[in-house]
Amino acid sequence: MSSAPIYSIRMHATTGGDHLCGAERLSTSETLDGIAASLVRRALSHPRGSADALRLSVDRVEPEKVLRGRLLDVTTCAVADWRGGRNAARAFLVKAGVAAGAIDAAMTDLAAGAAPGGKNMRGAMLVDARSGLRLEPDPARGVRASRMDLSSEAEQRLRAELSPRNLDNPHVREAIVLAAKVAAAPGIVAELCWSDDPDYTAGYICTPLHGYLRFPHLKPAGEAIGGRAFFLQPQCDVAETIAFLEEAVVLFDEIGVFHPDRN
Ligand code: WAQ
Ligand code: MG
Repeated sequence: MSSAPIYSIRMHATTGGDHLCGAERLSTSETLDGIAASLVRRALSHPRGSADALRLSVDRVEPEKVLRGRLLDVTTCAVADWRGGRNAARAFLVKAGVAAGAIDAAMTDLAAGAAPGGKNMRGAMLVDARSGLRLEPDPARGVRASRMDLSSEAEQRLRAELSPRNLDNPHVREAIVLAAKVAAAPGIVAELCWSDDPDYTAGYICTPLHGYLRFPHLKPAGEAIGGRAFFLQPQCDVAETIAFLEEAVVLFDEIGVFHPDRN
């Protein structure tokens, strides 16, 4: 993907008017139709249900607008269950400078469903890392990080690291890319995430200090509520952070270091 035109592809699917799933990729013209087909298939066979509406957006990006980046280092933190996972995640976030009250507020909202009515948000909540106040303009939609992907060489290298660890699945690959874009955004202190897919209990935090730190359990098995919190520096320029997350185009062409598991 050097001087050839690049396209941003975004998918968003709903069922009964509620957020079901979404995805964001970058592509050349040669692979665009195949990616579009795979995103349609994903929306129709999602573990939380089948989409009854989906939107695909394709936008050509000027090649000179594409920023290059490196993925975060990856570590798995062994935890016995989701309570242990949340306690460990909380301790690391405190070390990274997020106030304990802000973490608790975000975890409470994520566990209850952070969108109005206790539903999953389409994107992430923005949380002031000191006060814990929510700053996203629309609490149902949240803010989606978009317009990011791996180069095909970086994808091969990432999969070669993930595969022997039994981690080469789309949840992990996509979360590692998303977290790297979030960590690169102005005003971000840390991210907290766990999946909304009932059969996927793992989650992660990312901070400049810890990179991408994953926990095999951050929620109980069977729970179909999840989400993301992006913790922001107090008094940062929220509009600037949102503009970077939604609009900057970042192609990750280097992977991070994989560290041994920790307890
Ligand atoms: N930008 C902001 N928020 C998003 C985005 C995005 N691009 N994509 C998803 N979200 C929010 C949204 O509220 C979803 O409901 C929620 O995150 C969860 O999304 O290392 O699978 O795609 O083992 O279900 C993390 C652990 C897996 C991976 C995360 O998230 C690992 C996952 P999901
Ligand atoms: Mg999901």
